[in-house]
Amino acid sequence: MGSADNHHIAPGFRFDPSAGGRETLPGSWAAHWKATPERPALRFADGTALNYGELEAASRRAAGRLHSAGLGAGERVLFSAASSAQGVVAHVACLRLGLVVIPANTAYRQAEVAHVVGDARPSAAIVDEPQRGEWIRAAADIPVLTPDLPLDEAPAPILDQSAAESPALIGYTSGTTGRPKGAVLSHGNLLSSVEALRLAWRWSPDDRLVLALPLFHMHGLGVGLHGTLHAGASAMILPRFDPDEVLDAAAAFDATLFFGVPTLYHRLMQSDRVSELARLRLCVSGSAPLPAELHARFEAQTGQRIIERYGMTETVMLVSNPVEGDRRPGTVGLPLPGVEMRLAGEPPEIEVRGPNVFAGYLDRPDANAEAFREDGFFRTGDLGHLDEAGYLCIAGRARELLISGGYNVYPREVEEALGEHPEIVESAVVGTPSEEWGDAVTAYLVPRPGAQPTVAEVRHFLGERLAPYKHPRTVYCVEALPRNALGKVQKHRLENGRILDEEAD
Ligand code: MCA
Ligand code: AMP
Repeated sequence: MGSADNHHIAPGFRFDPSAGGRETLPGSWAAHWKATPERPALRFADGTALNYGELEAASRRAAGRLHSAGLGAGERVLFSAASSAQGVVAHVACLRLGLVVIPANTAYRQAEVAHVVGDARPSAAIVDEPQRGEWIRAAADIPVLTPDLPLDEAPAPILDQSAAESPALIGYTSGTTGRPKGAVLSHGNLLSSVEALRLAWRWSPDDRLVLALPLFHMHGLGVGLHGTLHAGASAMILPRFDPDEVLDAAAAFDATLFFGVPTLYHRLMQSDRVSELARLRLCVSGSAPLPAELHARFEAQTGQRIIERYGMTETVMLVSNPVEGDRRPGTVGLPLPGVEMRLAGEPPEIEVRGPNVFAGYLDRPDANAEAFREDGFFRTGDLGHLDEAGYLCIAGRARELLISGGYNVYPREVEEALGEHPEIVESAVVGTPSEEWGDAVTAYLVPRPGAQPTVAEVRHFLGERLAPYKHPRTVYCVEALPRNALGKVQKHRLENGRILDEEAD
């Protein structure tokens, strides 16, 4: 499995991670701003529309304001807000100034926010909700701004000066310890990945994307927003996912592209309007496994053969089914241009290397030593094998990770929070297969004698500690957790509220 950058690329095209010497995302965007200022860039649910020239001007003004607040290249800005025109302009301004953006889920609770602030030490934060602002101020004495950046107007310094190696984004993602680590992505990493997608998905300036994914994770931000602006294309950005709103936007905007996690496709399939998606050029799914059966039902209703692809916060996008050629349900496809992939060890773990792969976690030499092989390959923690056509199938995970609705949930983090509950002695958190969520978070609890915590009580207790999507949807009380001779909890024996016999292994 070499760097194989041929199967995705149309004849006459060539992959260059610097995208023709543009080196950084703002470098690439600036070329479009200059060449086609009149072309539509972004539209928002509130009716705001920005063409490329307007995005350049608005982000320049926003960069001037950030600069007037004393923020300069290399400093970090935490960003946690629902999708809006002002938020996108602020994000673009940050990258143009050389600020390093730290996206944070708006569902995070105080302790989760405080961890990111303490770990990444941002110089400022941009949030759209006063309570989150208070949590940030409680964790660090930094300016907390709203996305409209209410700061003094000032001329922007020279923009778009970052180098390919300069950090652009720090994406927080948990390890097995449940303590999220900051994956530092450079401008070069972000650019090379969207350049690979531009070529592989034939993303052209004529494409119009409906983007209903949050912009505080890599799928919506690093693929949807950055990819649109890099291709010189346009996007309709919605602040939330609602099937009717997506279908209305697709019609009004004459959309050609839709990106979703499997939960979105599952929900679209519940709509009797789903066949309207037949008009699109490409529907792409990722962030969690897309069941082959959902793939087939979606095709039957819409005629669309969803392109499933695979990526990670640490690497942006890695592998995709091809636009031209066989799209194989149940597989994530073939390595994207520039990505070297190999399967190593037993069971085989997916390892990757390439211009899109991050250089390491922030201030975590131990985690980095574990995550990278000596020859630079990054261990994804995902297990895989190739099918008979050489397409990658994700077979499971080497690390304990559940994916609910496209969001990662680390059982250990939930178990640690449950451990603080006065009536719970210990717990084991597992995923129950769910058509809607993929993994539905499920907790087996060993209560104190006489106690019988309900799911409502448990969720209420977790309410101040963990983002709601990490909360168990079901809890079961058991007398003891099943353990092996070494005392390790045997989670595979926990099923349907029961403890399976050991022979069932
Ligand atoms: C919301 N809820 C969830 C989830 N989302 N529960 C479990 N899992 C979830 N993902 C809960 C809320 O806490 C709430 O619970 C109830 O559902 C309704 O909340 P609401 O906000 O209305 O939910 P929603 O708007 O319907 O959200 C569902 C969603 C959302 C649209 C599927 O989760 C979503 O946007 N997911 C996409 C995530 C994503 O972008 N992942 C990419 C990561 P209660 O009623 O109890 O209060 S990047 C990545 O993975 C890599 C790079 C890659 O390969 O892409
Ligand atoms: P995140 O840390 O949020 O970036 O999530 C990355 C993880 O999502 C990967 O390591 C995979 O486990 C999972 N993932 C992403 N895309 C897919 C996919 N198409 N199929 C299965 N798992 C996926």
